[in-house]
Amino acid sequence: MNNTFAKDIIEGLTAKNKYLSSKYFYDDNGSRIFQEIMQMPEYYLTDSEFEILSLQAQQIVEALEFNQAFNIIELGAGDGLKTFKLLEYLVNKDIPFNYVPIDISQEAITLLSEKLKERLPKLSLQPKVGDYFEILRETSEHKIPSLLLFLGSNIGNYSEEKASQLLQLFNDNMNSNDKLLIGLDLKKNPITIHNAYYDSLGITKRFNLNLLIRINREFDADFKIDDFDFYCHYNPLNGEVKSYIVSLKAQTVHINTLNTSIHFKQNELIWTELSKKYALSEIELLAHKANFSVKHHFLDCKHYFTDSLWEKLA
Ligand code: AVI
Repeated sequence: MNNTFAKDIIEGLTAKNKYLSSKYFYDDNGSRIFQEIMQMPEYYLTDSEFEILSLQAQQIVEALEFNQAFNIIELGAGDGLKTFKLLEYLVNKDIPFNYVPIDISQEAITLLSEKLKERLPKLSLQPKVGDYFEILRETSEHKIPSLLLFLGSNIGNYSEEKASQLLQLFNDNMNSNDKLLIGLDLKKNPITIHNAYYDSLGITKRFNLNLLIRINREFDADFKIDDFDFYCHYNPLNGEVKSYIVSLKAQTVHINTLNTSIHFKQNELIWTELSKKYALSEIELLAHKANFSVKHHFLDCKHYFTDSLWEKLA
């Protein structure tokens, strides 16, 4: 049994306002549903970032100002599709670098490695499975500079406090010349954001409800999926999309492995996810809090998304 997950389920579902962390969305099935989300036309984030890395690879590489071979260390590489264009540019230009994709999923790393070996045979590839920070600590002992990639608006799933802590940890594990390229979703027309999460085919709903299916399977629970729905809300004033699972009726769910029963009132919510959207000025503040300065914002043509290049403050 996964003990941290068990503890988090009990803590979250017995709280006054129920919650479960979105980090538990990503079992094998959830990861597959997330791939579907990234292909939805409404989910503009993936296309925007793909455009930035495809069309501005040269400008990004120039802004690094590395005058020797370097590492590109990608935190949470997943299927690596966005990064491909950047890697392709570097390989085609014969610029010397190593690509170090890191993911907690062995399956994701194996698939990515196979694909890259086939499509970019000249790429120097050192995939790693495991904890970001242990691997970062190892690589910070290298003599060559590193570009860290934390793409896909992953930082948006962390609360303000947790985001600052994580970025500070990145900073602590970087050498003075290293850089961080971080993908952040920008504030924009609220309807565009709303539609990216409230999609017409209900894929995001399936993504959320899969968490209950996962708990049924892993903890012998009896969530009746049809008795739950999905709701999300974008607040343009603070840039927060918050996602929830809604209990459609008063009901009691038994989580047998955890010897726990959870009662739901009709319309009671489980908060599952925060997806934060930023203004450029807020990104500058976020960077400064974690001891970084922003070197450049690389935006897509619609100004929906930024891959921002950060450097360590001296
Ligand atoms: C992974 N993360 C940045 C996605 C997001 O946009 O918050 C996860 C997601 N949730 C619903 N749709 C996509």
